[in-house]
Amino acid sequence: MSKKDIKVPNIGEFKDVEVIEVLIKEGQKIKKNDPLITIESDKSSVEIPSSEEGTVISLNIKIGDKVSEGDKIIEIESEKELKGIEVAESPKNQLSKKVDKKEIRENKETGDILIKDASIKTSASPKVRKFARELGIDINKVSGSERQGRVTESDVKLFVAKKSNKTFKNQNITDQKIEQEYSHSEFGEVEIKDIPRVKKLSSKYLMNSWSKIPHVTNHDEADITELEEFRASLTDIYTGEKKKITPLAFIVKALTVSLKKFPNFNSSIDEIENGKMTVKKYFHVGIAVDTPHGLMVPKLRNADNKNISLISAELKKISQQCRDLKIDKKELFGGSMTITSLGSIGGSFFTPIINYPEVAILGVGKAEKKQVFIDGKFVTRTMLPLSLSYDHRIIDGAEAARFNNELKENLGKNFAYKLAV
Ligand code: CAO
Repeated sequence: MSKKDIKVPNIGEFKDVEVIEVLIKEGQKIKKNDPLITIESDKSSVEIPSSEEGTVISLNIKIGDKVSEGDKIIEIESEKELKGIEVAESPKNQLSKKVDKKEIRENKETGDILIKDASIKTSASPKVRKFARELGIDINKVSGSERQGRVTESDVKLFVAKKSNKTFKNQNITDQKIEQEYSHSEFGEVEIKDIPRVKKLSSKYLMNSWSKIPHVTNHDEADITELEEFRASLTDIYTGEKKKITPLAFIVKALTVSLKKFPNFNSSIDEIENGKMTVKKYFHVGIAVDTPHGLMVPKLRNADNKNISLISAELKKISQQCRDLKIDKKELFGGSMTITSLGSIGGSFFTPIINYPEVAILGVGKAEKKQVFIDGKFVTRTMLPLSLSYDHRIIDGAEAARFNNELKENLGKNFAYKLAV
């Protein structure tokens, strides 16, 4: 048994470089070529391997220390008898024993120290090493795609992507920005335009909803044949002219009736860990309005207490205020549940994103006449596509299906709001 010092070898012109990783601890058994520390200069970083095998008795270096050639890294106790080799070798001797001088040189182009020795494995810039460290990735496990196996940031990302496909352990990975490796203009003419302010503002809310809420969407169809006949029959009592009330006003009313039976849909959760949810006693229905500036969601307040004509008038008013950017910001907050209707544009089913902190949203498609099998025969009915997205933490699929049944009932031939026009 003998004690030995392992020192920083000759690493080219690099002096006073920072220790960024200590890869061993006291009491640890190490083999020859096991990595001991990683040092980093402005331009590059390398691992220093052990030139001996033994047990680490003491560490003489910590993260943040500045080291140069000849500085002691560790003291080890070696089990092997030393034959003619000094206990504390001069760095040069140690180096010549470890790596041929020709094999250590600085690459002027990349700034890397190139070391052919297999034990000093990974070549990467300090930025890439730092990036890998922040992701908790052992850079030695990443295969480098560049010359000499140099690891790039893209290599680390690819490694992470492969790893996260297997395990979804590291949630932070989804927050990492993926650097685009090409420019669109490489493939043809492009134009750079400003993203409208409303779209920029709403993007953080959409991202928040999309990433925080476990969404499920139930699709269903409501038979609104009688509702449409009723709607077509509406005339103004003073002028005798046909009233222009869209299906949406009826849907708002039907929704408030349904919400009263299913209060979970009129709730919000701040932190699920708190174990508390806020159940709202008011019925402020959010309406997604398509404007030239982007999507806005004003609230139609106390819709349960308003008749269909008033709801229709308010729908027109608040959607126009949004298009003119004259809506009070406060009117965009404090909703019960949102309706997003593409009925006037087209399409049937879709997957609406819940307007956080609400827990459900109703997507409405374009009503169409269809052949429906009722009481043993096909009949023509007007069917309205419904896409109900809900927060699965609060609402179960069965409850959502029941909610849709209730909504269909309230939009169907026995519709409760007939007297409420
Ligand atoms: N099925 C069939 N026809 C429908 C319909 C439906 N579900 N909904 C509306 N229509 C008809 C209306 O009856 C009206 O017909 P007439 O011109 O013959 O009277 C026509 O479509 C236009 O309706 P509208 O759009 O003026 O009014 P609305 O009350 O249906 O909608 C509003 C108001 C503000 C919701 C709507 O203008 C809008 O902005 N829609 C887009 C919302 C959106 O973009 N959602 C997607 C969000 S996710 O990105």
